[in-house]
Amino acid sequence: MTVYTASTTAPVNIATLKYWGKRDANLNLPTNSSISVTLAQDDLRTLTSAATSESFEKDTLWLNGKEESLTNKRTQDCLQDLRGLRNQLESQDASLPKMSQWRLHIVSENNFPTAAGLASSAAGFAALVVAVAKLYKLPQDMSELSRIARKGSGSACRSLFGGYVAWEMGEAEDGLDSMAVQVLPQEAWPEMKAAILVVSDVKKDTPSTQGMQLTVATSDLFKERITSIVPKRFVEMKEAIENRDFPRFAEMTMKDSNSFHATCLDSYPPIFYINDTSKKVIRLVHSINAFFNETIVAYTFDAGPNAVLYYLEKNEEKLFAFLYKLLHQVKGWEPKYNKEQLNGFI
Ligand code: 2P0
Repeated sequence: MTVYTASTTAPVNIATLKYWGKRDANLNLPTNSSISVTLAQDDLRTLTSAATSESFEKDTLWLNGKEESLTNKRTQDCLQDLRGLRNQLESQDASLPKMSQWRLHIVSENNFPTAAGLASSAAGFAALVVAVAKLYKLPQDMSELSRIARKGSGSACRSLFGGYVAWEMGEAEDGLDSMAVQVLPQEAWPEMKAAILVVSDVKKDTPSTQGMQLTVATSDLFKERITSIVPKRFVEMKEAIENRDFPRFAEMTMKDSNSFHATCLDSYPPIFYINDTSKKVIRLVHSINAFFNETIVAYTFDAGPNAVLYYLEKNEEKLFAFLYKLLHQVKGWEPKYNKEQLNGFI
């Protein structure tokens, strides 16, 4: 019996304008548009292979070497859409194998440690959708496929692209216009770099889906955020990216992270994602920018305490000199690199 296979990778993305809130939880339709920067493909990514054969008996997923259920609703929603599209192709061309009727075997692996505290669902669902679409020989229109990945996890729709990506919230009730588009490819502004500061590798206390539902239901600040703050910022952040204007991009990124965490605090009961160490990172970044009298670094925090710092490559030495000096004062901290590798930073 023939086994058909296809593989792909999808990168992790970190939002610089945060998605937080659903207007339709079933279709994962957001209450605001969002923007992300996709971390370089080779650095942090999910590798997924999909296989299908008439002889397979059930849908199966192996995630990081462990067998997991493929029966959860979100995964099934994605697979149902993909099978539907494949079915259309099969009805137009009778010579195609009837893959839409067959079971799937999926193997997925992340190359980043869970301890990094990065949401793996975004890269995971993006890779799953693209791998199956390749297997089914569906047209590879990434925005179209991003609508399917969105149903798996909202932020997954942004991981279909590299570089700078916008998720347009759309207006339609059926979600047909809620999809991701690329603002700029990574090569168009390649100087942008990201560093992840792992503050804690403990699992977050409130899962995102649950947290955003609570915010939508209880926060007054949230209403202000989605009506008067984010729509304007969405336009301005896209402009800053198109103009490669780092200081403007950085300021909006920091403000949006703070605005998102403020709505978490304004939820009732409040949700705390950032902790005291995160706050020290926030202060440090503002001190570094004040020291250089220029915005050379931005922080952003997702649904957890770990910081992602964005900076331009030309400022890497300045930034890391500061960070290493500071870390050196932390009791028990050992540099992972030797003195030569640190270029005399410490
Ligand atoms: C984001 N986050 O824009 C925001 C910022 C976390 C903070 O998207 O319920 O896993 O699967 O649609 O995409 C995390 O939420 O939530 C997230 P679901 P998701 O990246």
